[in-house]
Amino acid sequence: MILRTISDRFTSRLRSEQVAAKLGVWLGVSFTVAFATGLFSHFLQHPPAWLLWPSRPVSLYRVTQGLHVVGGLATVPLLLAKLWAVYPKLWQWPPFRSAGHVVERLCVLLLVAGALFQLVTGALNIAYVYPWPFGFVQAHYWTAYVVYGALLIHVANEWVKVRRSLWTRVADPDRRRFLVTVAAACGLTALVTAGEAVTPLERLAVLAPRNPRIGAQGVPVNRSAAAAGVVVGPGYRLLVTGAVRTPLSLDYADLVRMARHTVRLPIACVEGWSVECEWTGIRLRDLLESAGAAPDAFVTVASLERTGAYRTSEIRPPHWNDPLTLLALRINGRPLDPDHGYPVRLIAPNRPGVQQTKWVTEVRVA
Ligand SMILES: Nc1nc2c(c(=O)[nH]1)N[C@H]1C(S)=C(S)[C@@H](COP(=O)(O)O)O[C@H]1N2
Ligand SMILES: [Mo]
Repeated sequence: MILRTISDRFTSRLRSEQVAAKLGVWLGVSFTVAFATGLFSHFLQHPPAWLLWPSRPVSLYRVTQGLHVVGGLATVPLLLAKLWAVYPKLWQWPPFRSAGHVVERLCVLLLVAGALFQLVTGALNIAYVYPWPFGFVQAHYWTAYVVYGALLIHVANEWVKVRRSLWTRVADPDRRRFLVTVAAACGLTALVTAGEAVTPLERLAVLAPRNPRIGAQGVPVNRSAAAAGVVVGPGYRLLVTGAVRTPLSLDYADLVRMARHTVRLPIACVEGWSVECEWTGIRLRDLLESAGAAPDAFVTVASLERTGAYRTSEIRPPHWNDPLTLLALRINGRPLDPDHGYPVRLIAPNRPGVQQTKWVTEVRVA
């Protein structure tokens, strides 16, 4: 016989419709979490004009982005197991039974390619490896819609199998052991990476791209002062400009005199790492009130940094009116290291790290 059947060639009895369906359901949950937390992160950073995100809960972004990144990493063994469980179908004969079947298989192709793309580029991005010519953020964002759309179609197509296997126990002990092993591999991946966001697990974070204690003053640094080309001269001023009654120009000694509030807030990077610090500084609300800004004004904070995507950030009313939002001068009791934004940096609750602008020199009111 030249044409052997699929069951002759792929002999592992660990494969079954039920095993594939169970892995599929887990993947569905994981991709739903990744999609939801990813969209949340995207629209926090790029809100439409009408959208005013709340500034509380304080650590919401820390949790959602930790879930996004740690969950994504933990999905790697799960996706590999699923692909192993179903790859004999690649050789199914005849390859296409009908026009509908062509569409169905194309959709699976998109799903597999897209899912691999998201996990591989995501993992490389947090490791600062960029071996591709396109921008990661845009590619990761748009591919997410493709993957999630293809996933929904795939689940609809396979709904009968999903339902059949969802609440039934796997009878075969070997298959059960296989599923437990996959779950354990995912759990272990989460355990050795979660410490970059979950501080009590910090010592287990051997595979995490960031150790939450390594960096100037024991806090990770994203873009050092040298990398940003920031030099703080003796003429340093913090300006409050734009739609205000009284524009302000303050030097460092003025700021030190005004810095009276201390808060505990996390820095939560889009890359998933996060760490809570104690910050001392000036309430942004107090500063804007004393300049006479309207309480519903949109505000932009600008850095001494001349180039770079994160040299300015917008801060909208719920965030700048929050009493926890500071222009911070001190971190954990000491003046900011240049790498953490000396002389002044923004720190606000429930906000992505990329928007916690360092080396602030101007607060512009629109
Ligand atoms: N001016 C400026 N501020 C910046 C950045 C930057 O590149 N330039 N990086 C941001 C990013 S991505 C993060 S995660 C936080 C990290 O703050 P840290 O380096 O003090 O830990 O700073 C933010 N502030
Ligand atoms: Mo970041």
